[in-house]
Amino acid sequence: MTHVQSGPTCTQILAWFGADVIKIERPGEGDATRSQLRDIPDVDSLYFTMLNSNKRSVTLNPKTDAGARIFTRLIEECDVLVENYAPGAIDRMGFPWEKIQQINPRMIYASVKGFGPGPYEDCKVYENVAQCTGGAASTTGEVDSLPLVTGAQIGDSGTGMHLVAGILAALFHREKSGRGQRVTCAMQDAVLNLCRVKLRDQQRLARGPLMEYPQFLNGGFSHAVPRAGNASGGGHPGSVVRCKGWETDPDAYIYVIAQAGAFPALARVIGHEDWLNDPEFNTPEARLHKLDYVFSEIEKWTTTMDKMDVMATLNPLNVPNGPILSMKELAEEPALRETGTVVEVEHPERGKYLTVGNPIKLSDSPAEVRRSPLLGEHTDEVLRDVLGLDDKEIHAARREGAI
Ligand code: CAO
Repeated sequence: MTHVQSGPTCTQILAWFGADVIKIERPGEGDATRSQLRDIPDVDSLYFTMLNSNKRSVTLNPKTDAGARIFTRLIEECDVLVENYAPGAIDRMGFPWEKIQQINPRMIYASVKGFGPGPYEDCKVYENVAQCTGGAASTTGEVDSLPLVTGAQIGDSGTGMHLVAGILAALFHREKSGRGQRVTCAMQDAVLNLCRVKLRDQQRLARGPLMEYPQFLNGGFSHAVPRAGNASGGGHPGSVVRCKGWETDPDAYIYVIAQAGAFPALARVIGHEDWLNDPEFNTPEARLHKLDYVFSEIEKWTTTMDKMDVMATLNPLNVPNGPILSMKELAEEPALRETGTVVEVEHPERGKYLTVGNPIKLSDSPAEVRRSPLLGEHTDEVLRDVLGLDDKEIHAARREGAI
């Protein structure tokens, strides 16, 4: 019973782990993302196809009599029910947790909601709302910029990943106890969990200024952890610097971390061996006050080279660095194709499309990525094979609009 992004990311991972995921969709409409941001008319969008691999699609309306009976049978037969509808939606369908437990005490019932119990528990929530309410936006952006949301879908996919962990723990618990349980994950909580280091800094701030933040030298702090641009969050100074071609290529940049242990090698390679014997530069404390200058000197060197050549030069020196890779570069990266992290899939209506495969690799259980299902593609098959309904019952349910 998942839709949009957070729930489907969770069940897609479970499907890659080998679960038979039956996606219940509203008859006639299906998951709203099937038609959102379409790139080909009347064909399931990439939004949908990239979040629903390896699943079977069944159309079912549990609000009809026949639909409720079929849904009850599914609860009897299945191990896990995952949903991410608005707060109370599954209850309003007539299936509160108590009833689900009664139907199948071994059932694990897992939900994503925007907020946990409290004043906002009834709110509907999307990705960017979660990034704003979970602490990501207030801590992301340039020093003087508006709060920014990130391109990484930490609210939706991030919460989905948290839910996977909860479901797997509950399944393991069920192996021992014989009982299912309720698993809930709030998007605000998941984002805050991913912003853990910023709550660390909030408490450090109460004891004094945060020396690794740009505000330490320029402007000072207020009452809360500020936005720190691209400053490294790990205690080692870091920055994005330009590389050759930056004038025309928006991704010709690399992140360089001037970690204390690797600093001598970094100084030498950029032509600043002089810093190593200069008390103004040869300790992290001395450099702290000159980071803008240090990184401008690093940048003079990086702008002479392609970002991948900078990486190839810095890696053997143990200088941590990361070229800014565009989506185009990632899509074309042979190593990611090789590991199955980027996969090409054949779809009967859209032809070939690229998707991100399972990022979690199991040595004995490799995941094969199969295309997303068409709406209701497996309704008859599941009703017949999983629930044991005959053609007459299936026909009657269809006549009622239940499937
Ligand atoms: N048959 C019949 N009705 C169905 C159905 C089915 N198979 N599946 C869903 N519905 C109904 C629901 O019962 C609900 O009806 P009621 O309002 O009468 O209870 C209705 O569809 C709409 O569901 P919704 O309120 O969840 O959908 P929405 O588009 O208004 O809200 C969202 C979407 C995502 C904001 C909301 O579902 C939500 O807050 N979910 C929890 C948080 C979450 O997962 N957010 C991540 C979204 S990904 O960016």
